Amino acid sequence: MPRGPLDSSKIPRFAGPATFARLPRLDEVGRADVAVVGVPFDSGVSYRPGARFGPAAVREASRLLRPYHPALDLSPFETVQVADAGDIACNPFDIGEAVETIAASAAALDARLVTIGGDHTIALPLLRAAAERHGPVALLHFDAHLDTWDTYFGAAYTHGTPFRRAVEEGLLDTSALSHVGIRGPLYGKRDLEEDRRLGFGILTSSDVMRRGVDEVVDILRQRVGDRPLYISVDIDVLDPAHAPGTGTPEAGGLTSRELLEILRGLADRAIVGADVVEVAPAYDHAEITSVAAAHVAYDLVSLLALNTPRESP
Ligand SMILES: [Mn+2]
Repeated sequence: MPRGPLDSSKIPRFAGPATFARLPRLDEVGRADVAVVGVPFDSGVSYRPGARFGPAAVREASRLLRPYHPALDLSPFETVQVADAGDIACNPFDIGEAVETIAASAAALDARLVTIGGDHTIALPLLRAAAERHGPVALLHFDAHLDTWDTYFGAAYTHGTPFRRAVEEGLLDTSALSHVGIRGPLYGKRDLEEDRRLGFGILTSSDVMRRGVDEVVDILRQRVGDRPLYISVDIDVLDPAHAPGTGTPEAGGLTSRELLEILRGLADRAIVGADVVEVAPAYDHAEITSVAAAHVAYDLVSLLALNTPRESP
């Protein structure tokens, strides 16, 4: 029987240490099917810093998450063992070393991971760990930005470049790559041409509004098929009204309702790992962004719980 969160009828939600959803720490349960892990790294940002404080803020905002998910008719913390694996400590002064540390630490965790960033640089080492276990993975990338640029100031490992590096390293199944929520000005038309050349399809933020959640879900489900799927959520996919606390906000984004509904539509796909990144609490107000990220992480944990093979009784 998995050990679940603290009982809020005995210990109020605002008391005690803020593990994710007040779940046990990984060292308290020994092993987990699904682990939530923080990566407080933001040395790869191009504009506002501060996502290094994202894991702590999202955990704090996750105190209010309750154990039953009505939309999925699921109690994820009863179905499988979910635990908080703490933070991956990585070098804030050496991006290359941090990327190596994150990849090795993620690979060493014997569980399916929902990772809380941190800036989007961390998706590259997380995809290395996922591909090591599952082979090249399909990718659904929710973001205002493409994150397939080549370099910034000559630097190859940044929060705007992880998915180009991931394609170059052969970590992704290039027949099943999608960005969702793209919007905002680009450097030039070439950005889109190069992105397409890497294999990505794009559903823009406007597509989500004009075509609607159900049609978007249909397109994504077909594109992913039964491939092992990694989901990367940059919280700036949400409109700044829903996520002001982030590093590179863009007007015209998704609502948190649209994002959660799209994720729930993917419940029957073979999800192997996920992240939610780019929460920068210093720019947040009333925990708007960290609450949104906590709920996204809860839905990602739920999707992984549904995808965990059950042991025979
Ligand atoms: Mn991003």
